[in-house]
Amino acid sequence: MPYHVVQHLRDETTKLAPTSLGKIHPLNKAPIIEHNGHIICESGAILEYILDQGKNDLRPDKQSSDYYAYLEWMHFAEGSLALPVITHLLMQMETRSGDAPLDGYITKELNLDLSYIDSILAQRTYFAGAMFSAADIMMTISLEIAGSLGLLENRPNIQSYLARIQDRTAYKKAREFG
Ligand SMILES: N[C@@H](CCC(=O)N[C@@H](CS)C(=O)NCC(=O)O)C(=O)O
Repeated sequence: MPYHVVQHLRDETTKLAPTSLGKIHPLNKAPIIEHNGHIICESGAILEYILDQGKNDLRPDKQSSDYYAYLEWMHFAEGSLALPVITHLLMQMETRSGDAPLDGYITKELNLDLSYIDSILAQRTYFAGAMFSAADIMMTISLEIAGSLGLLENRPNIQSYLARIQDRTAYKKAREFG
């Protein structure tokens, strides 16, 4: 596919993404793509979007057993592996000791993510729109943990979303298992 790369250079002092990136998508993270009116972040979602655009051999056939290995690694990369690797990287950059390491970063990231999620849930019933989807199943556990840690006090839309989810018959049935 033809493409045009736009660079957003990191802030010299903070080493974080510049505010120009946040004007394109409120999560203020690279990569982001813009195509046919779609603005998409999250590298895994971007890859799936690009693969959906046409003929390609970068995704095993859905009927093959390789497809599920592909799916697992696609999610594992950012869902599991990135956290310890990036935490290790940040700890190496950190020069303070005691409780200070990472504290500013984690608080900033939590506020960024939770306020973004709250703004999205102000506009729609479920993450993908009007229909409950697997994205809701993926999001619920972390939001519930955030709630139990007292992180949702100023997030009314996430709170009402969780109440909606917890009221679903399937959710109640799943809770019977633990
Ligand atoms: N899970 C996201 C991670 C996005 C991310 O953290 N991007 C980094 C660069 S690789 C970034 O923009 N960092 C700048 C910042 O956090 O300010 C993805 O897969 O796209």
